[in-house]
Amino acid sequence: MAATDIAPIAPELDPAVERDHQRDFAELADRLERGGRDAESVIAAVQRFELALPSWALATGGTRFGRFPGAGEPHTLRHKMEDAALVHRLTASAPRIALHIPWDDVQDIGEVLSDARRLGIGFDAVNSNTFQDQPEQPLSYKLGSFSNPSAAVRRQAIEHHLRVIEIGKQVGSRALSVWLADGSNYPGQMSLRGSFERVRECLQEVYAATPDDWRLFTEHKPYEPATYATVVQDWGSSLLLAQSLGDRAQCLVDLGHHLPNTNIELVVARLLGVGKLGGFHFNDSKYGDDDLTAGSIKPYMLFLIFHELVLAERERLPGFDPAYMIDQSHNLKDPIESLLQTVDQLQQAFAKACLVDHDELASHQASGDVIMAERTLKRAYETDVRPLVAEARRRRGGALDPVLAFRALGYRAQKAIERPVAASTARPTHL
Ligand code: RM4
Ligand code: MN
Ligand code: MN
Repeated sequence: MAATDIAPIAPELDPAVERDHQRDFAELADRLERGGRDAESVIAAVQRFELALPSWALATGGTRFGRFPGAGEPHTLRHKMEDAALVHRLTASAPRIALHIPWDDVQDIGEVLSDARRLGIGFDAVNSNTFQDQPEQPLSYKLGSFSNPSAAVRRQAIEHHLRVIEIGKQVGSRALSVWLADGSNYPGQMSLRGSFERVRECLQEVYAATPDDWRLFTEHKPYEPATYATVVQDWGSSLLLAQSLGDRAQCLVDLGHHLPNTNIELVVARLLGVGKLGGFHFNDSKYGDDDLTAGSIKPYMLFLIFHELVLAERERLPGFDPAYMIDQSHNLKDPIESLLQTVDQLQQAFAKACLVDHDELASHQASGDVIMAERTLKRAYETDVRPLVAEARRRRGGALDPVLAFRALGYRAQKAIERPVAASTARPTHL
């Protein structure tokens, strides 16, 4: 991991903090050993777990009612890359940033690449945007992009995707994520079958333009902004698209893109079963596409999702190579702090899933012992793994407590001086 130009992580050097941590970790390792679990193998797994940071989540988000930016937030892609590099430095597990085009200004690719090298970060999936009209864009997406009845609008949307792919190639991306806002707000507004067919045809052309070693992710979302009928509204529609496009097309599961009470781990299991689970946009939600910090509302569900992923890895399921990405809107929290908290939450959920005794679970399932099967999962879930994930980070040069370490750096105050207020490129409304 390349160093950034910031000071060392001061509180981590406090011998008392370090001593307390070592005691907590030793106790946990001992307890796990007594239960037949090995702390070291879980640490190794957590250290292999990598996430991509969304460039659009590094600045303050907003709702359609308002936006309340904070001092020192990023205004340019360079700023966002600096912030992303710091999140990586403190967590030791977020080495890539995902670009959103055209929100991210990548006019000068050479400059973007040299910033990335200097900061020690790479690029993840590129994300297209046909859900807004851009200034100087000839045709409007008001009535859809790929689903639009007008061939000229569809062509414009395809051309946009081709440009996004070109940018992705130049920065070394290996995937294109396509989320479409296409749909209708009123019955009768568009043909339900025709709109889906048009999306499929456009995606075919886009898929054909992606390099052979890329994946294309289709991302569904049940409603908003199309409140009556979204074209790619559920995982079934997303799966139909991915299956008709080809092997390199897979489905993306954004945790906020499900109707209330959907069993998302079951969706994940279904997609895994057919080799079509492409990856995640991690976040959490109470009601809809709330874009809250992962693990803040339904941490048990997050654990159960990771349990499916750990099982898939153990069983070496064909096509299993999930891309772990975050997609959140930080309306109230400092975006960097929220991302640090998110990475920690995901590391914890993953570590807990690694602690499940799979042989024991399988035997309780086989004998139909419902309560013991559930207890096997709960035992892992209820383990306090915080010292373990802290140790995994520490050994890779990250922070024991990333949020406290970030606060101690005084980074935001320093950036408030370096980055005087300007027009921000943050996600403008709640999408
Ligand atoms: C959408 C979806 C996409 C994201 C946009 C900004 O709701 O989650 O993944 O790119 O928001
Ligand atoms: Mn998303
Ligand atoms: Mn979303």
